[in-house]
Amino acid sequence: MSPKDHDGNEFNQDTDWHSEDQLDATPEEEPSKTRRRFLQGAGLTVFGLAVPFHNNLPAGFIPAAYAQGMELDGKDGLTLLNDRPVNAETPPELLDDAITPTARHFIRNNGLLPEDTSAEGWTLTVDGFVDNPLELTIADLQNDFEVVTMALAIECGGNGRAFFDPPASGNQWTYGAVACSEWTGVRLRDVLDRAGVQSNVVYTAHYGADPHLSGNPDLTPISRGVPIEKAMTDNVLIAFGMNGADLHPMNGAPLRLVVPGWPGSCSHKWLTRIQLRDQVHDGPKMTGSSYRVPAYPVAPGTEVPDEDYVIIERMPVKSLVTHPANGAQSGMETEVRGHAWSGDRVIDRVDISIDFGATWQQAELDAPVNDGAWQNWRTNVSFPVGGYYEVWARATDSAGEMQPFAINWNPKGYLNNTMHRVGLMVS
Ligand SMILES: Nc1nc2c(c(=O)[nH]1)N[C@H]1C(S)=C(S)[C@@H](COP(=O)(O)O)O[C@H]1N2
Ligand SMILES: [Mo]
Repeated sequence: MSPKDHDGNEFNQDTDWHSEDQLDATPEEEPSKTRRRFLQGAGLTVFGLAVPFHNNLPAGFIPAAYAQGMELDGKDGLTLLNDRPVNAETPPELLDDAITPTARHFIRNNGLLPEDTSAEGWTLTVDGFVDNPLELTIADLQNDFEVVTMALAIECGGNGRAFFDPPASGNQWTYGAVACSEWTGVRLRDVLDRAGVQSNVVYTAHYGADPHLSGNPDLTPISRGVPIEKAMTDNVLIAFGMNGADLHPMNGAPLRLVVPGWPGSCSHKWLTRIQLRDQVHDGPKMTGSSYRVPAYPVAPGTEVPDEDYVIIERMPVKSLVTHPANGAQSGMETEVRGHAWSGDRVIDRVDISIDFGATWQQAELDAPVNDGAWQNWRTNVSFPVGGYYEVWARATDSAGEMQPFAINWNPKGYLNNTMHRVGLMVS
């Protein structure tokens, strides 16, 4: 009998697994294909044992016993969701620092790691509709432009996808595809000014050195861009430093874009080229349902015609509880703390509830250390009697936008900004 996939369709392990189609299907693209890629027919084994329920493994999930044994150099405590491409998120309680250490910065790759990620000989090309096309080494960037250091939050557009119902295909991120490290680099705007932006430019296009998953040099794993107005804002950096050191290879060494407040996919890693365009970019992961959502609210499960999708721009208001950890034991009083952020806006307040949203107490909230950083907050809570509690956090931004209780469902599982709930056993 042939093995069957989730939907009961027969498939051939050898051909279906290795076909170009399969390799082309990245976790944010094709649900049934990535799932199949993972199933490997009926043959999935862990440490030599068959896995009877492997058909229930969500798309892209690695059996935990494998993932546990997999070390990511220079990373600490990340949960591996997928190993080809590498995708790993950070448990919320490991995101407790005001500035995320490099070892705790999540990883989201669409392709493979470039073979050489050293700064030696790396160049960045700036071309398209510019007066003077540029080719800059990292030393040129450091010498010819003002070098700045800023704390900037990056969140994957699919963070929180794991909670979609009906489920959405792609990496099943829970909470931890977000981070706020300190990035050192030059302003994209200064480099574009040097190149001379022509008046017909409307959009950027970003290219990097990471090979496509198939290994085919003619294919590009991802090439996204942003409207030129966004590219010209002061907190969009071309970064060569991360937390006072070189970039981690998995976070784009030696050079990357950091576009805070917009989907992480705008922050191109292993950056080699920025092209200025007179039309919206149409590179891989710019079109279809990639990083796009319906232009209007849809009922869960709705199929949406392609022409009704719009490109995601700013990320919505959101917060994270980083202490205590979900499932922790607590005394009758505890400090609750975490971060909050909202794309292109500041957070006005964070409120905490310990009674499932019936009443709220306002947390102490820090101003952002700079435009594009997340904001840290904390408050002491006292519990009236011992028992099970949930701490809920709800951020409100400068435009009055507030985190919702329920997911604003969309087909690809983007922009989940529902409140973070942390369960506590109090005694
Ligand atoms: N070249 C390149 N840049 C990339 C990606 C990629 O696959 N290749 N992934 C993007 C996505 S989807 C996200 S969310 C961020 C993640 O950045 P990080 O891996 O440093 O956390 O990188 C973006 N930049
Ligand atoms: Mo992403």
